[in-house]
Amino acid sequence: MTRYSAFALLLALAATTPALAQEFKSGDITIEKPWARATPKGADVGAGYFTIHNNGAAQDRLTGGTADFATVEVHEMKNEGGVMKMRQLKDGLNIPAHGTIQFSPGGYHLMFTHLKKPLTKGETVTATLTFEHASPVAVQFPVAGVGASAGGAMKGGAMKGGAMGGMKM
Ligand SMILES: [Cu+2]
Repeated sequence: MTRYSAFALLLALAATTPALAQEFKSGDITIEKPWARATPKGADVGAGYFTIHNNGAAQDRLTGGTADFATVEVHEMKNEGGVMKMRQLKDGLNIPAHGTIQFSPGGYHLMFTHLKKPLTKGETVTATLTFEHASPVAVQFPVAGVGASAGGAMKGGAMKGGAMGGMKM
């Protein structure tokens, strides 16, 4: 590569790469717009959200993840008889062929348990997602404010005082 073309490539990268990557790929799996919610002082759990696409013709399964700042679990939040309940999906979550699944407040989420430190607004934490088929992929989660609900997925504040003891997940 000539010096000129290397320079041109750098320019092109600088023009197209946002300050923070918004999309992470592993094989047929794409993870978009990850974010985590800041945690109040003393909390030992937090949550991460994203949109996950399976661009392939075969089903895959999000089996969990790893991180150096917490234990990573796949969770589901569900309305059961008017009460929002959360449970761990111990077998992971199937991502259908050509399917898209939204992880958002009040629904599926990545649960960060045994937090070693609070998640602070403005920082970025990295968790590696693991799959049945796709290779593990390190995903960067920018941390948004405690009250954030990016995408507005919370409907009518149904979780207030619910099974989470007042914590918004
Ligand atoms: Cu949870």
